[in-house]
Amino acid sequence: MNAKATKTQPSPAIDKAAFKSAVIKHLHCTLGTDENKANNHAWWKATCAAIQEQVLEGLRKTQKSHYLNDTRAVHYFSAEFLMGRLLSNNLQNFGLFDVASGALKELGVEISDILEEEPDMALGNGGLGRLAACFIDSLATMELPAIGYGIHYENGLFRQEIKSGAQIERPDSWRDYGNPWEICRPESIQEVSLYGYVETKYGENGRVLKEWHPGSIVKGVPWDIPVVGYEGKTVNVLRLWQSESSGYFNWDVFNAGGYVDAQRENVQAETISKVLYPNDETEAGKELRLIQQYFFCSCSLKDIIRRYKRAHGDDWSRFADQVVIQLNDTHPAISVPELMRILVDRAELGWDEAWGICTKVFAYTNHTLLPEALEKWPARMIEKILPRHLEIIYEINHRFMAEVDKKWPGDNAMKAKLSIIEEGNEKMVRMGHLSVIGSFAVNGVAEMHSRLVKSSLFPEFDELYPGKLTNVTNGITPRRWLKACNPALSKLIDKKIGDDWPRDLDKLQGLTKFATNKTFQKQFMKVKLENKELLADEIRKSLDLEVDVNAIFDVQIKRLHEYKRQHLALLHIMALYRRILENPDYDMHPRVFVFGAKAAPGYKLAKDIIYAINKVADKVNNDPRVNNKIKIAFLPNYRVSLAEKMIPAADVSEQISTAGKEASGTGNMKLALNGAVTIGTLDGANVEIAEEVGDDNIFIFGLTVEEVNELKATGYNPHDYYYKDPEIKAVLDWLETDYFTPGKPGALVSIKQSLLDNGDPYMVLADFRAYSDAQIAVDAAYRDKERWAEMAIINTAKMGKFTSDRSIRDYVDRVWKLSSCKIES
Ligand code: CR1
Repeated sequence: MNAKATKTQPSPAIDKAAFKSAVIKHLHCTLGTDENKANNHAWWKATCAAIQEQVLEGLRKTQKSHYLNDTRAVHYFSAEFLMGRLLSNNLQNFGLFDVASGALKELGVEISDILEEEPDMALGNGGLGRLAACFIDSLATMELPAIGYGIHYENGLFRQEIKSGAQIERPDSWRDYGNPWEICRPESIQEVSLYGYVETKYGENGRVLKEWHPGSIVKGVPWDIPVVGYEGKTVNVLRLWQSESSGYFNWDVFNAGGYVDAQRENVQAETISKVLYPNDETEAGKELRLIQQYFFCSCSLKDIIRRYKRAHGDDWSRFADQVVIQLNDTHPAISVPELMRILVDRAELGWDEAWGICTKVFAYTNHTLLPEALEKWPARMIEKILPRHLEIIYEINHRFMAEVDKKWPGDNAMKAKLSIIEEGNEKMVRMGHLSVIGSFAVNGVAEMHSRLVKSSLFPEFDELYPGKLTNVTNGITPRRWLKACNPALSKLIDKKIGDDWPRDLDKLQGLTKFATNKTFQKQFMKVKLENKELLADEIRKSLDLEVDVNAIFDVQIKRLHEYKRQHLALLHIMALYRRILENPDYDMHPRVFVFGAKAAPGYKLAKDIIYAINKVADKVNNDPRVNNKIKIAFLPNYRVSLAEKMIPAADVSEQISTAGKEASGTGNMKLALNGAVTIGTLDGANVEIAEEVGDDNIFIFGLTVEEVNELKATGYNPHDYYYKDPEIKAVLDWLETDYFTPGKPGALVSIKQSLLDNGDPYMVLADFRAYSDAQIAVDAAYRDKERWAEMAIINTAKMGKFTSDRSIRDYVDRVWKLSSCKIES
């Protein structure tokens, strides 16, 4: 029996006829073309413009309501927002997708074709940037006053091409043909100072006054991207800053006859927002990166203060009641001394009062424990670019050291350990410490990660500030990651349990009771099959490769990193291949291994792993002896819009990081939500996914964090595994031959070297056998069609916890203390 479907979507604001005329109007009046001439790109733009009318109306009403209610708001500071495409999402959120699709059809246009015209907004690297995008979606959906602040990069994350198996990076010029969503706001331009020196003066009563004489000033131009909540009531804003020359400083040069030099200054100012650093979880120790961080933080703080002053004038006493700022990792940590500078030097507040405000405004999220990703800047570099900020950081640290001394009197080792300044050949500023000290709350991103933040990253801070360190488990927006990307499954769910799950994901629990229902199992797996057919088309188009949709679609999609262990998956595929060559009757259900991953351009081994996957793919895919039991598809240019095609088609979700290394993971949540079964380690949010779905509906394998640490402590030797396990040895030795790279022996040897000579830092060999056994269990489970369908359904049904609405609810209750604001129409 079907549950009674509940209708929650309000009737759309406009009907098909009105939408159709809006599209035509924009084709004529905005784009200057007509129905006979328009290509898909023009239709796409006209459709965006038509829906943008609704978007801007919602934005205007939202801003008015927030202003009239003088709401407390959260300001989400993030160097990355990985928004992807917006058209389908915005249409869905206004309940206008079917209206638009029908209107376009009458105009002879397929909506699926024009959706493909939209370039992804790829202003981020991976999980951290996509999390920010999911969070602002939830904030708008939950009608919470919020602004996202970031950088308007001219080039987003590089476009990846694969040439002869190797990754090639190409620029991503996403705005070349305009971005129909963004609105430039020249009336809110800010100026940002850089370089120069600090002058000390004495004011009344001997008060020390610091005046920063900057060496140059750049302009920050805001671009607003409207963020439409589900059902279209609240429309918040993502404000991204673009750098421009301010003219300041250049004119001196210009007047002195240096026209060319003046132009050079222009170019330099504009460089700030030119490119996104393509590193995920590795520090980019670059002057320009620090300038980028300061640039967007300074613009954003000034913007917040301008808005605050409009309502409260010079009365700072309510600032912390109205403003909370979430620092998404340490990238925006320079905001702490910047706000202190504004309060102390500009507003002339006393230090203690200013510090009291600061430490009520900032909260910080830690996203990684990897030491190479914990940002540190040379004090010398900060001194050159931000001389006043370095002084302020020293003052913060000086006072903090006194606190440490109170708690641990005379303990100099403790002081050295907790200090914001790391002493050594080169003095370094630890941005993590600055963030913890300057914030009122610090959170990790999954239970296990937060536990490790407390026990191994910041244990002394936890002792010093009891209760400051907490957990908020990550989440994903079900609007994009189920409703929009998997319409067939969404419709099936609507029919079964009603259509209010996109706002209340726990409702999916209602599917549990159908998990063993044969009819529902068939319907669920039919949708999966259709999605696999769509992905198979994509694989054919992209790689000219035929795959069998009855094979297991085994998907690993994430940034390429040793700790995520794509090379563990690769070694296992090679082992399967070898088993088949040795025994043509080797019994396995056919599998398609699908990969998507970008490697940081400077990360040599990561690029070598991509190359190896592609080389092994060439061989395996074309070897008749394999008899189509294995296919490998590395889809180039992994990005949000490609994830939207891969995730609905996955049977198996690979989440195989070394335990303790993946802070949370969010791809794991998206895949499980779409009915993929996880094979994974007890790492990050996998632990919580396992709790939700139960041990029977997930394949957990490998060392636990405790075992990893224990093995490290007692001396891990990968050679032991190499000599003990003949399959491991054979597969690693294979990498050294020219079997996969004819005529080029040794082309894949760096992987073997990292696993043997370099000590296998991520314990790939230690987990290999357990992984291989778990894959045998996956194979057996898949062959039992009913058991597999049940598992897949349970995975979808139990993902309620992982909606980003729940993450935001946790932040609101425990950190931000915000109230929602109804939008007046
Ligand atoms: C983590 O590696 C997590 C995201 C979002 C990443 C990943 O496990 O899901 O953050 N960390 O919290 C990161 O990018 C710089 O650190």
